Amino acid sequence: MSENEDDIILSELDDEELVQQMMDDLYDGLKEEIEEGVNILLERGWEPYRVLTEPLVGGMTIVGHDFRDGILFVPEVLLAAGAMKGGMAILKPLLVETGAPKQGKMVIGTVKGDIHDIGKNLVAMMMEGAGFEIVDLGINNPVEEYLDAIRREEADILGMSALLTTTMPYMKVVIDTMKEQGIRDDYIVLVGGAPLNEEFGRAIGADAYCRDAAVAVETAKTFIARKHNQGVAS
Ligand code: B1M
Repeated sequence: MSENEDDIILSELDDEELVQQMMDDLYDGLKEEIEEGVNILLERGWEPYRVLTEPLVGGMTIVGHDFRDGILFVPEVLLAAGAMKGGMAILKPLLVETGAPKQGKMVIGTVKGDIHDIGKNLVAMMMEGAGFEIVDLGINNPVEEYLDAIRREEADILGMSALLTTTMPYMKVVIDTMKEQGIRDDYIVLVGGAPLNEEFGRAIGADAYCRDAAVAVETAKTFIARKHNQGVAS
């Protein structure tokens, strides 16, 4: 690394300054700096989930605002997304290895026409950490992909993600097709993504809308427990 007076030594910053610097680095798409910052916070005893939410998700929220306002463009946002993924890759094993008891199986994917996957990956990661087995279908999934996977995998839960107002209606296509095939009630259907809300979740016939990854975990656990109780009762 070149030595000049402007170089910032991340390890010399206090926690608050470091989080602020990491948000700036995420904005600038600096993957190595983000990875270094994540490691420093972990060494300082931060919980992995806090590292994920404060500098990373917090930083991405700022990126989102400037993307919306035409200050940032796709290439810059892609770099920011790459930096975010670098940080997430370090956190993943820590979030996943909790030794939580097995809960159930979820098939998850981003809907057709939509290539946003950071939030979906985060949900998958947190669910895995909470003891769910995850089958990740990736991005741009047509209805057939979802339905093949839930049958093949004998999943308990179908999770769908959409980040665009133009792609979120596709979730209804999937749920309606499940109804047509008479399999809707065989699965717990959870949906999420920034433009959705509870009302939308209800309107399309999902079991629940999940605001974030932590809510997805709690909601999934509640529905799985209910399913098991029903199984015992019947
Ligand atoms: Co896009 N993009 N983007 N983008 N992008 C948004 C979504 C946008 C809101 C930006 C903006 O204008 N402010 C806007 C949508 C506007 C709208 O629809 N009204 C937008 C647009 C317009 C576009 C393009 C059309 C831009 C263009 O090409 N002109 C294009 C579309 C491409 C396509 O999909 N066909 C596009 C492209 C891209 C990139 C490729 C550059 C990149 C994606 C990279 C990637 O994902 N690998 C990108 C990014 C990064 C964003 C923003 C900035 C950040 C999204 C993100 O990762 N957030 C985003 C702005 C924003 O959302 N603030 C934006 C962080 C993530 C942790 O949060 O995804 O919300 P989120 O996930 C949360 C919850 O929503 C929830 O839990 C997660 C974790 O807490 N959740 C679930 C999500 N999925 C769930 C599933 C569940 C449960 C919970 O299942 C059970």
